[in-house]
Amino acid sequence: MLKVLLAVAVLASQGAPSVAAGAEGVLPKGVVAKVGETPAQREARTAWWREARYGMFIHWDMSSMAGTEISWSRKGSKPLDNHGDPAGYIEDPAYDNLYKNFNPTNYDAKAWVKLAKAAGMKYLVFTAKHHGGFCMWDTKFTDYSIRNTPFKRDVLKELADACHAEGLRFGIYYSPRDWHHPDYGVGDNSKYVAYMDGQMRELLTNYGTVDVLWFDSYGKGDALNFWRIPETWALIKSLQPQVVINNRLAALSATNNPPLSRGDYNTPEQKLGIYQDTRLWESCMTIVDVRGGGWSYRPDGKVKPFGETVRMLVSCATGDGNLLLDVGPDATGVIPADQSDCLLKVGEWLKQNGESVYGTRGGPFKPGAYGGTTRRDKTIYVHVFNWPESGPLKLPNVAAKLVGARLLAGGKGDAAQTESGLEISVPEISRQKAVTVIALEFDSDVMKFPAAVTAPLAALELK
Ligand code: H79
Repeated sequence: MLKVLLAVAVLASQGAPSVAAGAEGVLPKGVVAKVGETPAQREARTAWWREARYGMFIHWDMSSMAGTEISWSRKGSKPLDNHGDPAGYIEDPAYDNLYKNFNPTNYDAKAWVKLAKAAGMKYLVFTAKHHGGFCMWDTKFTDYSIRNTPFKRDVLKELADACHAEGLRFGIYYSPRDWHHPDYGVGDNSKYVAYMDGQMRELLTNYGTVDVLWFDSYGKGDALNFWRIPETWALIKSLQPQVVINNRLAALSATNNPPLSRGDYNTPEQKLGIYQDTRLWESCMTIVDVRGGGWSYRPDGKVKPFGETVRMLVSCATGDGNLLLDVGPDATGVIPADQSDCLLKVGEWLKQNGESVYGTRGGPFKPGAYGGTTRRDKTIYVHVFNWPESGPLKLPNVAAKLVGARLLAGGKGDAAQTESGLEISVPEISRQKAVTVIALEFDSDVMKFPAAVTAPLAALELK
């Protein structure tokens, strides 16, 4: 054990991103492999991601032709999974042949990137391969790819190039599950793992800088030795050491000995994370509400209203986390107008209020029914969802002197600091429907305060 720790320390001091693994690549029980970097190095590597706060998730493949849920609506066997009816199936022969007619001639990677930027998003994560196994890039490892559609173009390459040209961070979603691949879950799974590692090498070699790798989790029934996580991890780190990786490739090893690594951040799915400032996190949410997911194009779904969408973003930021908001382009390659309209409204909101989101940290007051707070340097941004029925909004005090206040969207209000706490009053006319943001300026740093629970809701007299 001591030896392993010493080895890790040496690696860290050289700044070499490496993984400490046992002779066979699988670590002895109880030993924690560590990526060879110090906490400070990790923080520097992931700083852009935390400051970004808001990203676009895109689920897209030929399932958009049927308008049914990506992968899940393929009725065929789902090895190692036992999930139920995802709002209907289309029969296998139909699903498995969709790609032969997939010709999204309106696909314009630059338009997607432009939309993401106008929406105020700072990064993008695209489904290179979902559980159904279809590959949206020109892979040499299978014929089941975009190369063999009438469209032929390497969708992933065009998107990577557009992101790099426009300065939007580029991320790849990859599902280790593969319900189409003949070797998945067969024998010891080693043939499939070789396929997956080969694809990792392709994705991390041919598409320029990859800023994020977003793995989905494993199916049920997988055994620990079914995967070669330390090798896969080392391969990734050797090719693109800067990449920010979510926690799901590591999920299996985290619940079984030996844990390898929990990745860089947690990924609550279709739920908003609660306040957490000791580890990075990102909620992934669909902009479309519909039974059975809503990740891919689902014309039977309903786009969330602007107010709910912007509050989701604020809930993540005030909880010290990110939001990865998912859209589903249609079969022609276009992100439907009802989705893009909502995104652009949030983008407009961010033009006025973005300073309270980007590059901030959550706190010093924890989110509650009133809303929540973010902070930077000497400023606390109070995001108000609900005002008290009468009187000012009351928050606990901080050990710094209040020296000014302003409403980010304009208008008038009052902020006061008394012995018992902070009091904020904003007349109806200056309140925003979705969320009102008040910047409170202090005479000294407000980052040092530990996150405090806000006053009990009853004391806030919330509606
Ligand atoms: O890619 C998206 C989902 O397809 C994927 N993760 C996000 C990012 C995912 N994989 N597994 N799960 C989500 C959990 C499975 C949930 C299910 Fe269901 C409940 C499967 C069947 C019922 C969701 C709802 C999928 C189909 C219906």
